[in-house]
Amino acid sequence: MTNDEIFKALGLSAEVTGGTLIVHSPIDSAEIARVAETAASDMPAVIARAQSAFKEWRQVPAPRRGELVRLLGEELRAAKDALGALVTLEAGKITSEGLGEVQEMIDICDFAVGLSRQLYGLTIASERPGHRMMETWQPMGPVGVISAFNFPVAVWCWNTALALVCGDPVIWKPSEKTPLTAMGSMKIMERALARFGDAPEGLCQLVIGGPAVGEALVGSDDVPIISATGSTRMGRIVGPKVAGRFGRAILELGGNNAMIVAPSADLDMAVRAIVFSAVGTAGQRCTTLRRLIAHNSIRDDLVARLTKAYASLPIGDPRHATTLIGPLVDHGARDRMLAMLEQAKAEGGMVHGGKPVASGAPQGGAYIEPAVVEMPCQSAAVREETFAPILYVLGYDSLDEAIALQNDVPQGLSSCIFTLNLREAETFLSAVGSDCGIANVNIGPSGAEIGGAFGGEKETGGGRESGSDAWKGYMRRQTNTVNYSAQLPLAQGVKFDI
Ligand code: UN1
Repeated sequence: MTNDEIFKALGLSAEVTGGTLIVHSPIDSAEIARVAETAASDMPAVIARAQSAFKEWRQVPAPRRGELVRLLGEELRAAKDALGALVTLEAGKITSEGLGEVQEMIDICDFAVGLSRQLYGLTIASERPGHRMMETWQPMGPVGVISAFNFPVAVWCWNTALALVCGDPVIWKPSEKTPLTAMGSMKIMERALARFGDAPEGLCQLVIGGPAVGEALVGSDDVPIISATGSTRMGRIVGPKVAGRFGRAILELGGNNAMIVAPSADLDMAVRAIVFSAVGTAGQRCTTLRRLIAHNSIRDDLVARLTKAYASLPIGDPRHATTLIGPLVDHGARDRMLAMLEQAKAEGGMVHGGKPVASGAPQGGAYIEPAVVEMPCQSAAVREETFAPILYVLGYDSLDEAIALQNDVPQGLSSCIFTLNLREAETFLSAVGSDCGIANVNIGPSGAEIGGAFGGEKETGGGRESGSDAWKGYMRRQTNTVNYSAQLPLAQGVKFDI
């Protein structure tokens, strides 16, 4: 598909010209669009529209709200190829991963439709005769979604599918690097809204712009939930501001994900898992494998297998069917990778790969070989998240040492162990094992399914999105005690007779 064909298939035309925000494709750094930005002065009106939509939407029965999400899933299915191609064009993901991202949107819609007939509360035994206790879940209000360039559409959909069935409107601020995929997603949403018929105006809004637009959301009491995905640096700004007004922040920040490879591991499987999770999406997933903690008895063998596998990885135009590694998002990302490789060398690292790609890839893009870096210890470079395909390799002798290394970083998103030893696997998943939000056995740390709660601990921010009971983060919990007796007994046996 040409760029124009992609825009046309998504219903984007006038919107892609004439604005002030210039959009470049990571494929070759060419300008692909100029889009209009939302003025910070428009934000009060945007938030007011979301508030008035909330007043109506919260009264719509949840299964009917689910119908809108069902229609969104249908429209996403119909637009999958075009939106996937736009993800490739604007974020630089290879074709299969662009399509996979849209599939993730479809999957969360299906999940949320089922959820719309659940949203279960509890009933609780009351200590008082003739009383009943229960817990109900109520809509909470507008959700501000701040998303990153690397999953430019799926993360919005995780939040939006849940928020809509929970009765909450959404205001979306995408990364300034990826406004087009956001605009394409809104076109798809508009089709679903048109078919739905009577959704309130302002239920799903998109705002495009920089920090001022984000700050308006983060600072507003009328936006009770802020779901922000991005760097820990961003989270350090957003988290305290939301906490300062007693809002609710769902933070999904940096990761520094590790794999422990034990002596019993199936090394063929481990190598495949390592390569996909370390170099997939050009190392730009928050779940990307960044640290390999290999038992010293197999470490050299594993490094040899990896450097051999890395040498044959096709790097180039992400639109070509055979490419496995596309460009980094921009030249700044490549510069940061190169600087970090220098730092790792200064800290005693031995670097394999990591050179800019000179030929075989489109001119203008930030193409780079992924790097494997053998490290003597978990130094400062290793403890930092560099959003690029750098895989640090560390050795270990005992499982306790490996788990200690795995946990000894500031971030806590995803982790895994490759082992055929049940004791090791279960220890890794136990209270003394991985301290991350995600811990896997015999699969890599990235590419999570939407059915589980997604997020992590420590500097990752503690938020949970997507599956399991993450929906509770989008609702207000209410404890109800109903007295159907003719007496008024007090709890805890307190006497207060008048
Ligand atoms: C992200 O990088 O922000 O688990 C999300 C994964 C994807 C989501 C990544 N399902 O790798």
